[in-house]
Amino acid sequence: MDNPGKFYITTPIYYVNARPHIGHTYTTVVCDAIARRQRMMGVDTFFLTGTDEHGQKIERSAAAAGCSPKEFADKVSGEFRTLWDRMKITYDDFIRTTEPRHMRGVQALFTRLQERGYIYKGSYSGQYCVSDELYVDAVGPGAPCPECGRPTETVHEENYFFKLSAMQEPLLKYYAEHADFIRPETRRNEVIAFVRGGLRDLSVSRTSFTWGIPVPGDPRHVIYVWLDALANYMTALGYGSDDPRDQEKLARYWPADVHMIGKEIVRFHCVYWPAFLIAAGLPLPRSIIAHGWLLFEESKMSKSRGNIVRSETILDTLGQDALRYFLLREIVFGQDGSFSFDALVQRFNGDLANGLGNLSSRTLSMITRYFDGEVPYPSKAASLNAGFIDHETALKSQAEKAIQQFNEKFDKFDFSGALKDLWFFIAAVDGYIAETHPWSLAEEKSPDSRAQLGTILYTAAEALRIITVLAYPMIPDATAKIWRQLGLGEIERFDLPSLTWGQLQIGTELGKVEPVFPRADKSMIERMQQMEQQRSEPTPSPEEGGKGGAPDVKKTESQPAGTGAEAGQPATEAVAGSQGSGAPVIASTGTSGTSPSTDKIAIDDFLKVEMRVGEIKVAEKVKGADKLLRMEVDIGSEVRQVVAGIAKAYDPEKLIGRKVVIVANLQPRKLRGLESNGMIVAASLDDGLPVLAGFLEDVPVGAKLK
Ligand code: ME8
Repeated sequence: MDNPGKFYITTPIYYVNARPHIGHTYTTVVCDAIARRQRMMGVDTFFLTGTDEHGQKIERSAAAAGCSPKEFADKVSGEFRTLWDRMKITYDDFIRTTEPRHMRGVQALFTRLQERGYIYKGSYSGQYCVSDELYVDAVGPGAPCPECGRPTETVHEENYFFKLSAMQEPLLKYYAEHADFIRPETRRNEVIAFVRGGLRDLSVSRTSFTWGIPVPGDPRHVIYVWLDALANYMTALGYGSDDPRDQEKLARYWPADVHMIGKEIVRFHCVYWPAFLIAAGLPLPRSIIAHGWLLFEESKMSKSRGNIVRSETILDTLGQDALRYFLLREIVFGQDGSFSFDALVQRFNGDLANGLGNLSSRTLSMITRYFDGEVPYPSKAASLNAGFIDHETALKSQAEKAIQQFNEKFDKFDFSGALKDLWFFIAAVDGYIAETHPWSLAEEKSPDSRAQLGTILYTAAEALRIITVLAYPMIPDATAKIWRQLGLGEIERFDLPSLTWGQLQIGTELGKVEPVFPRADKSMIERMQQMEQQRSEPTPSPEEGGKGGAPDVKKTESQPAGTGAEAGQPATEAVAGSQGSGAPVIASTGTSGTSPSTDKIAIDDFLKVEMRVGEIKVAEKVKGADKLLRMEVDIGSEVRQVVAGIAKAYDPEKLIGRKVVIVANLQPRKLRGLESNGMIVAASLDDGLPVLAGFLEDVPVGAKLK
């Protein structure tokens, strides 16, 4: 280490185009647990998180919400911060890329790269994925992004380019000399293979929109959002500032020890970021650690799929430790893992309420009842007499082993394994109490039995103390409560390296004993599911007191891409019947001959029609039916087979990845022997081919239209 005794850890800075969900919470909780533990180890720790606020994606989301990008970013960034505060995330700084300190730093980095000859002016013509803010080597308008499968957009622009091609050899050399730079190994191998395959220069500015940091001296250009975003890790420490305090901070903490990220942004962090730093002559981070994805309903939890779960639902019901414990225990770090409300409640009841909670309340209540709330004296003689000595010796050595194993696993980021071992130890302490049955000794009232009782309760309390302090970085709230109930004060100040068996002082006065994890009953699952459903419903504006899923920045009336709908009014014509083929299509142009006044329907009638945003995953021609296509459409909650008469208008290959509107609650029907489960909405022109309804802005799969 260049700066021994310091530790600098970062989360990605999260995009503000959508509210936080438990995927974001996962990375942040992992970093928080690591940071808390480092502080307990006596290490000077700096933990950074923040929000990524520039770029075309945010500009479009703001436009869709009817407000300025800054207003939009203020709102969503505030929500991230509020959530982290509720989750008791101990970040030391929260950087926003719209802050002057960051913008100044990014411009300084850009200038430095320019001065060192790594940036030149050229022009870019090719595909761009707005959702990933990624230049894509793909051909043709609408070609799918290799990362997310969404259609790419064609960009023809004058750009500044970064000489990424010149970085191939320096990067490969760096990876070879720093085996721990990219972890886990699978990601490292992928990155090396990618770089070996050759690197093309990277466009690092855009001119077709303005929501970004201007290129110094050429403000028609804004700096590419990933160059802007990655620099946060240094600008937050003061890169680009002349203030000596900032310079000192930068010198103290940079390079970062850990950049924690999800696996989908490995290329940006492991190729672009080190390339920028090498070119700028700046030190590289020590490690980039990529974890797996949190899945929900079998696919990656993400806003664009619409399959998200919000942390607030769990905070409002089971509390932050329940969520933290679940994420760290249930997901094997580095791999993908699934979230479900059932599994959450099962873990909560099994491990927290019945496990740690029960051990804590039974041990501390007995000390309160039988010893007036003072930690009793452990008598070796008494346990010899009672024949418990073997149990106690065994428990002590199990405790020592638990400390060692926990430390080893935690340090290897094996949080799940560390907790699993620790909970084995909880089970061993429970077993010890069950075998020595202190409650019957309490009834005997002889001096011997009292000494034996004291010994058992001391032993159980000491084991509880060790479990509590080890689990603290992962479940800080409950453990801090248990610590106070143990009469030990502030847990975060505990000196972790000194932890050994036998430190609990005899005569310590316990605090008020209260349950830390009240059991959750079955109805909790339903309650959380209902809360999620309410949260994901379209949001009334803040003026209307709404509290829903989409960022409620301003009242917006997003107009469904339909036929002549007025703002906020549903496009009622968009669900007309079928065409000659009998295939479920499509909209009419409004010339259906119905009288406008007599055939108006009530809103309730319209609300019976459930329209959702779907994404076409598979599309193919139906044999023997030249008008029909068979498609598989992801509508968020499931993938549906839909057969539609659009084959004359659309090549199946071009439809993959396209977002469409699906009428989701139609009864299934059979077409050419294939079940069609839903209807695709399109305009049906009197003398032309059908035209699929779509969206100009990015919309999440599964979103409801109304
Ligand atoms: O990529 N499972 O921001 P972002 C696990 N702004 N982790 C998840 C997750 C899931 N389902 N969903 C999100 C960006 N995450 C850029 C980063 S950094 C210089 C710029 C977590 O809002 C995970 O850490 O899309 C992932 O990498 C990150 O959120 C992506 O957040």
